[in-house]
Amino acid sequence: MNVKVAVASKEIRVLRNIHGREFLEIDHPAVQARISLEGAHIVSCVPAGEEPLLWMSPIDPEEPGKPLRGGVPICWPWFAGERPGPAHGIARTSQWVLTDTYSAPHLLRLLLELPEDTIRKQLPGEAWRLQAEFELGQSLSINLITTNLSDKPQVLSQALHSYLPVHSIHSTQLWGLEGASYVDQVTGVASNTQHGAVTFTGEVDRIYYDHRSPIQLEGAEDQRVIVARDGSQSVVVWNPWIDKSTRLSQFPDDGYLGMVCIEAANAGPDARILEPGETHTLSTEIKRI
Ligand code: TA6
Repeated sequence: MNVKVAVASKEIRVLRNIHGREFLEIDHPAVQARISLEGAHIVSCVPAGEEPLLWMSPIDPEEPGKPLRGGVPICWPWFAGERPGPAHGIARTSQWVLTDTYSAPHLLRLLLELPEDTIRKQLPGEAWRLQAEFELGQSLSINLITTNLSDKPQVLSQALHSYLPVHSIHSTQLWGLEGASYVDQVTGVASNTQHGAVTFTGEVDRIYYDHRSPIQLEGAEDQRVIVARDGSQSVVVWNPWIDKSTRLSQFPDDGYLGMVCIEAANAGPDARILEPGETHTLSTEIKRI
């Protein structure tokens, strides 16, 4: 059992699914949520009386060892293919441990840690501490805390790869990126400028950089969600559209219609170099307004 603290509280239970994957099942007066201990991967967060804050693929069997399609995958210590190895790094398919919890009437905090020897075994010659702090309530906040434990500088690129539900991608607009520069991963053009709101009429896969401010998602039926960030000067916006949706495993062919990723990141030009002993925290907050 990957749990260091007593979770006798009725608010947090550790359950295994039929495939043997362990989840923290959270049933708190302010929020219901579900976090896979593999990857410290939150797959569901539903504030009391509200719609879900996250999108999760309805056809993902959630088997151990396979990246989950949805929720907030933790991409660490590299984003996408920025280093050789599994896409988005090693954290999301590694077993984390719950090390602390804190409950208050309006929120629940959980601290998870990726054991240092688990990291060392997969990243020979590197030494890191990695913690993920979740604050669940009317909004979802995640702090990804990385410390360089080695005696040499270490490169870090990362993202909190948040999948957000939308009523319809066709009527979804993202505001707050006007005038921002971005790398277009679809066309391969490295330098572009955003004009007006981000809208979706095909696959969008962009790393916006030199950008810090919050992003507002506006969708059908008066949907409004704010994604704020800290410790991040880049944000990834992704919708796979039709062709990629049909190619992605555990992803419905029409899944692109109901989701968009807005990912707080240190990716592309915003990758970081942590000096020995240095700690960097990447944060995101997702809330409906
Ligand atoms: O963040 C965008 C992206 O890098 C896309 O290029 C696509 O590969 C996506 O991530 C895949 O994310 P997933 O969580 O499904 O591995």
